[in-house]
Amino acid sequence: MDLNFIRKKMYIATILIIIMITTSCSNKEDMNVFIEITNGDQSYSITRDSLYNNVEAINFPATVRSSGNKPVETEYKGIELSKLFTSLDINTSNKQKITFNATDGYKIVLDIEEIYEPNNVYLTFERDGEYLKSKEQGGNGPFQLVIRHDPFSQRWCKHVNEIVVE
Ligand SMILES: Nc1nc2c(c(=O)[nH]1)N[C@H]1C(S)=C(S)[C@@H](COP(=O)(O)O)O[C@H]1N2
Ligand SMILES: [Mo]
Repeated sequence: MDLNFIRKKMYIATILIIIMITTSCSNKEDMNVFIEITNGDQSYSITRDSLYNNVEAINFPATVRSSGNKPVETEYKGIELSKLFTSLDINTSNKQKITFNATDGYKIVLDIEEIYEPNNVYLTFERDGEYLKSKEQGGNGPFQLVIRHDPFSQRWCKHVNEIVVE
């Protein structure tokens, strides 16, 4: 076998290995995107795909107020939190509050009753037909809490990665 042929083969093998490594890394990253829900001594890991594919997810209009910008009319897609809890068999009786923690250290606390107000508290993952981007990618996601009855958006927790019921 001449040297050139071996070189070519090694070159192709190297490219293939790089492709395999990069695709497996990006798959891993996708699989690592999830929300941890804790309710007393029970905990649940909700994957990104299970939210994206959730049959309870709906579209709804929302006015986004971001600092330094005029209000913008948008459409969000997400799951009403009470419906997500029902589908997971999460029972919140005797619980008082629910805390949403974000990857940037931000957190908001709601009275547990608020999540049972119809059409109010949603865990969203899409805005105007596009999946919400992470903070690193310059977005409000990958998951954002949207409280439809709140005219101001202080409690619209961006980058939610942990929900604690207590
Ligand atoms: N994770 C996270 N969510 C957050 C915030 C934040 O700093 N971190 N800021 C809140 C505030 S004060 C507002 S007004 C809205 C919009 O924030 P923005 O102006 O940075 O878009 O997001 C809310 N949610
Ligand atoms: Mo704000």
